[in-house]
Amino acid sequence: AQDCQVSNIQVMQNFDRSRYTGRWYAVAKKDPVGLFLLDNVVAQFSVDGSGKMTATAQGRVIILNNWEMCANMFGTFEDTPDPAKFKMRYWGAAAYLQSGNDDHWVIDTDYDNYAIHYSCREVDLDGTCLDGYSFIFSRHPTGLRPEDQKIVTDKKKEICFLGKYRRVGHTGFCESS
Ligand code: AZE
Repeated sequence: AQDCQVSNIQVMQNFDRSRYTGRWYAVAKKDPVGLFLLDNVVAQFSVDGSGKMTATAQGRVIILNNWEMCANMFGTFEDTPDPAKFKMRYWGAAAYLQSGNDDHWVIDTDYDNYAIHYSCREVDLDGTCLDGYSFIFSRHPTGLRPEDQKIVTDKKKEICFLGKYRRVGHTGFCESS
């Protein structure tokens, strides 16, 4: 059942942020409009002493005139009434990287293998997403397990991003920094 209304998108039930902590490798992404992380995207989620979720992320970017670098990013998450829906304030270690405040929704995860993230930056007048991005994360740098692929495909369809993803390569580009 998908009508592509952002307000009807189902998110993870009883999301448990502590089970979500640790390292996640992006295996696929749907890009937003404008500059974005290109590949080698790895995110690390933590929960601090007061229960607040924070994250770091790395990824290859090309900024200005073809300057290729590894972006070191930080995010803090503001809770909302839905435990799987957050507001993420993010910024770069360097000022010339991007900063912003995006929705950060966890659509589905089994905590141990896969996670589907969704962010709509701009909702259209008809209630569908005009500009958004999404990451498919795996706990395994080698990719998704075959048994998780159908679940992920079904969820991509539910969030109306099916066919809009690109594979995220891991070449070790960000491993030295
Ligand atoms: C995300 C999850 C973990 C924390 C953060 C994330 C998003 C980061 C960006 C970064 C963009 C950087 C650009 C630099 C030129 C969702 C992976 C911070 C959106 C475009």
